[in-house]
Amino acid sequence: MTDTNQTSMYPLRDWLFATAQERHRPPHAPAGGIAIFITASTLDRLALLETRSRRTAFQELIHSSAREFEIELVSWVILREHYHVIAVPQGDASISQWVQALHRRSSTHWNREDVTEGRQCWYQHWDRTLWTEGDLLSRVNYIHCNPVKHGYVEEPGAWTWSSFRDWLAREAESDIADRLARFPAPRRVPGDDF
Ligand code: NI
Repeated sequence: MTDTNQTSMYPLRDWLFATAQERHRPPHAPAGGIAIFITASTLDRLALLETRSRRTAFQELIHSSAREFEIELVSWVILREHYHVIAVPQGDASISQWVQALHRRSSTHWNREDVTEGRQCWYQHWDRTLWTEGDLLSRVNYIHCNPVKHGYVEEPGAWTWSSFRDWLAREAESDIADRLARFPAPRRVPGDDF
């Protein structure tokens, strides 16, 4: 990452996975690399993401829409009636523009599938800016442990719809596992006390 002119789609993630020496340089992101933690849930907590196929399609939609809006995805998890992401705007679009598009498109798909035209699918979303590396890593832990917290699985790796496996695959590159261990997940997060 030192001598390339190519702009990475994941400047903050690259910085997190870099060596300690490389990390002394701040991430060079157009928007300053400000990470935002987002929680959104469906209206009345309806399990609109109950099926595997719908979670998989929604995971693909999160990624394709994020690319389109130049939003870096640092970490994500999709549950049965809500999701959490850590995202960084890297272009002109704001997080709320992206979330609105994501919610509009997923609602359209689901209402077509369920023959419920005009139904409101999403309730609202909560966001919080993560200013420090400790904030960021504790929320990454929170996201990866969320399927365990919600009682779906025993181990984070047993849940397919999160960034856990992506992170695990890159752990050998740096001391990221040690740094994650230093910042345990917060016990409670607003909007996630299901
Ligand atoms: Ni949750």
